[in-house]
Amino acid sequence: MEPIRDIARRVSNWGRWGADDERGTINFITPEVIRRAAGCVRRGTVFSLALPLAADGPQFGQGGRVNPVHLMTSLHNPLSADPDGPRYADDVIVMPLQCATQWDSLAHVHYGGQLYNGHAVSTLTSAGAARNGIDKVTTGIVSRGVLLDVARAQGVARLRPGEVIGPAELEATERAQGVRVESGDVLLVRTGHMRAFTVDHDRMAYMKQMPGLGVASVEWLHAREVAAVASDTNMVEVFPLEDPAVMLPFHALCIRDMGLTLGEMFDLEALANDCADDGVWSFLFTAPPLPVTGGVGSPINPLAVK
Ligand code: UVW
Repeated sequence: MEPIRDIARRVSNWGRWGADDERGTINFITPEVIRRAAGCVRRGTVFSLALPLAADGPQFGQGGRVNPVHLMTSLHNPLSADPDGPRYADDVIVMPLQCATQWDSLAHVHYGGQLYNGHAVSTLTSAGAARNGIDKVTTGIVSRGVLLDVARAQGVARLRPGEVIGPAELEATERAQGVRVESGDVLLVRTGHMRAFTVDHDRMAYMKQMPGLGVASVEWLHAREVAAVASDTNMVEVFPLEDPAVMLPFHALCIRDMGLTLGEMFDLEALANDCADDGVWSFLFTAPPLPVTGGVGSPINPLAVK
């Protein structure tokens, strides 16, 4: 990790919210930020940014990640002896928490023997994450959301796999859209790459390579005090990596050093079209994680309300 040590020092938020903090940049979401976010609701139009939790999802089995298995455990079960009386159905789902639209918790990635805020890696066991688990942010994540449609700003339907998004691309998109990412915002970055899955139905093309945020964007996210960042790809960060010798540097710096929660596989297509139509790129954003005790991530149904 030597090549990223200097950046790690510059973006570190360890101790910023106290030695016991497990929420990281979610702390930027103050009551004032939430009140401003509520003021973004003008029309009462709601967009879900989630992929369906379905057997034909994007996973192809790598790393034990499979698509959800949904089973009915009760069907037309009678509640009384009356054949015309009420009956009920129950179901169960078996799924990796990381298989579809999700948050990565601050225990998802670590290096050098420490998690975010210096918590010991020994707190992460087969029982789950005793520190930095997704259950530590269950009152989040509600804030102002800002969508930066980098693909549209560059006049393309989608960025190419391996194309790096850095501060220059983020700021050019801000200028094109007339919006500025501010402290406490949840930043949504659209690359258009989701279309490899939802339009081309090519899960390998979607999952194996992608455009995304590069290492240089980490300091930008730090300076802007972004509360969480999400994208329409499987990793948020660009893959293939900028430097193949450093594995997942964006994840390492954001999650472990900055304490920045990452959101993956957000379907931003309908929201982006609406924002392009009305020219309004900010909205009330809410995506509370499931309160999975010790979870290192959570499936979510993020909502943008305009
Ligand atoms: C890893 O694959 C480690 O991370 P993510 O699923 O967050 O991209």
